[in-house]
Amino acid sequence: MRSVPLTLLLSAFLCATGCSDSGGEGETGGAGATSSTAGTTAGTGGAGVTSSVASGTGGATGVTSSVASGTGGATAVTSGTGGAGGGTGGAGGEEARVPAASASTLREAGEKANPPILIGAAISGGGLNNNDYKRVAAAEHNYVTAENEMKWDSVEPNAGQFSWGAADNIVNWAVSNRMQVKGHTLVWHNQLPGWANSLSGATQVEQAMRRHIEGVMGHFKDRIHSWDVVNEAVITDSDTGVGNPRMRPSVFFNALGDRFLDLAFEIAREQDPTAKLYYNDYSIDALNDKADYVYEMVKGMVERGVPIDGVGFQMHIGPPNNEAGGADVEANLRRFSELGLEVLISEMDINRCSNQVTAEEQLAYYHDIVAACFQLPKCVGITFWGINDGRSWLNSWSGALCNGQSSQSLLFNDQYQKKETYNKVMDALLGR
Ligand code: 9MR
Repeated sequence: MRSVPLTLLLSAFLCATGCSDSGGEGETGGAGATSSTAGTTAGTGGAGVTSSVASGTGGATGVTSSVASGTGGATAVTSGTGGAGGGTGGAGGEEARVPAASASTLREAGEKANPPILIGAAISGGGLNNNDYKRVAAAEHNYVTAENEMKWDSVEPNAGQFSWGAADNIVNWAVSNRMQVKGHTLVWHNQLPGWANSLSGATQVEQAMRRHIEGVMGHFKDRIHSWDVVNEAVITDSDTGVGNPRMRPSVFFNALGDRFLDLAFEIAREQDPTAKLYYNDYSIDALNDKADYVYEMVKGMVERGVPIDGVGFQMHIGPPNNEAGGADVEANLRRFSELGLEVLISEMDINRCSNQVTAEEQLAYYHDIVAACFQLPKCVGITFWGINDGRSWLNSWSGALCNGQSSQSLLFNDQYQKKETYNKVMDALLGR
């Protein structure tokens, strides 16, 4: 059981209400931080103590387990023993999130962390017909993304005619279980009805996009925490995020050019002044060409004053998407957060199909990636793309290369029992 000094709790609280998110500057030999669990540290000098971590630019980097990186300036938190840290550079970086001392569900671990972190799942209408599914989903999560039911083809199948039944079913279930909801997704090239896909010309496309965003956001307004405003607007030669990053051809890009992004966020902000507005994409989890391109893209948006609140890193790990180690994810999330943005893991699963990712690799990825997000206070949520292996989208999608096998990609097995992957996620959420 950890004891947490009052001063540290206080500083974590202050951080949650608005501390600097940039790295430290200045001092020599800042305090280091390392975990009492298998800590490795970077830097020399400086006294180190304690568990979960922080960093910034400048001095030491403290680490929990195998998730390291960051370049310098450390701030450390909480209890534990041991570990050297320090180095040149200095204190002044952000505080690390303080984990709960214990928790019996992921949801509880997220709610008791300081600052709290949302624990999410993609929920399907079909899943809500199963009592085990509902029980696990509500016990373990407090953040819901509809897997398909809020997409354009579902809510606006005919031009200007909205259809809310399937989406309302999920949103109302989430609200009645005290869960937050992320609307997914307003502007996306995929799962568009035929009529929308065949629009052309700037005026037609802008009008349709505006009507869609206004209609959907207006309907859900008081029940929604956040929106994926634009999804997957960037493409590379490989689905792993490598090679020739560029804007993806789509009905939106083809008619409006890349200004469709700014426009979508501006319309969304007019509709809801307080909902969190996110850009969301896959294979931007590792430090790769696509992540670099998206970084420059959203940096430009921030500089132009576009109302974007954050970036969702889908975190579909394994074939055919990218594989990203904890250190890379930590560095990547951190650079986006240093733009002043929230970051979140928005669709996590790890595809083991045909043993292309081994069981050991999968466990390490689950632990280290969740830990990388958890240690960063501006990482506000972790959503898993489904509840149990049997229902994963990866099993039935040919591009997932499963050859008819289960993807074994999630935290619960077909009988809704916790897998070892669940334990690794829990460890990471408890700072172990
Ligand atoms: O999980 C979704 C699956 O049921 C759909 O068939 C598929 C169609 O595009 O979309 C899946 O969800 C995607 C999400 O909306 C956006 N990021 C990638 C997800 C997995 O493909």
